[in-house]
Amino acid sequence: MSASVPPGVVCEGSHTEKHSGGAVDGWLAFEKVKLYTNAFIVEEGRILLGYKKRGFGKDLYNGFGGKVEPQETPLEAAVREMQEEAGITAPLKKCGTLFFVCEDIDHAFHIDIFVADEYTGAIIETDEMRPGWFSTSQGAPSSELPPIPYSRMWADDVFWMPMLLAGKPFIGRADFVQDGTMQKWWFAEV
Ligand code: 8OG
Repeated sequence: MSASVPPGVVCEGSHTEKHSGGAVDGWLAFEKVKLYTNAFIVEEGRILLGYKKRGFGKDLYNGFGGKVEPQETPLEAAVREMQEEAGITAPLKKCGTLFFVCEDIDHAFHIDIFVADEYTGAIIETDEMRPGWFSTSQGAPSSELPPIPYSRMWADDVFWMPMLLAGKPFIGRADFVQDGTMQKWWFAEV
């Protein structure tokens, strides 16, 4: 089944397509690929997100992450970014891989997604992120926490976040045009 995944997406085993769409037929072309990480703490019905205060994705809620440095593995980078952006250490485990192409950026993003169900240290606000907890049971009236703010997150997150929360490994790709609109997407469980 690997033959039918979008360009840039790697799938060694089988997969089950969950979401796909977009108004255009073809995927955007890319030449270079850079490695990134994105990591989440999910525990006791809640998820830790950060409000991004600056840079790429400013004013959106997201996990904690960034570029993988040349001497690092993606896991090492994910642990470092979690420490730098939220002040905590977590036993992160990989749960998904995403591929993004933005029309106005000269490289594609290969993003390994990580999750942990515990952490050590005290969560702090940093120059880059303002962390906060959100309820993982959408719309549950009993929760005192706000629901996951999908309307203030990257447009693709609503498609794969439920797989992350359900503990199902996932892959996917999304292409964005210059104004930030997601023009084509594809997500699968693996
Ligand atoms: O170093 P910097 O913060 O600029 O790294 C970008 C972060 O944003 C990195 O964690 C990867 C993440 N990211 C994208 N695109 C998307 C996306 O569509 N959804 C989510 N949730 N994160 C993304 O670069």
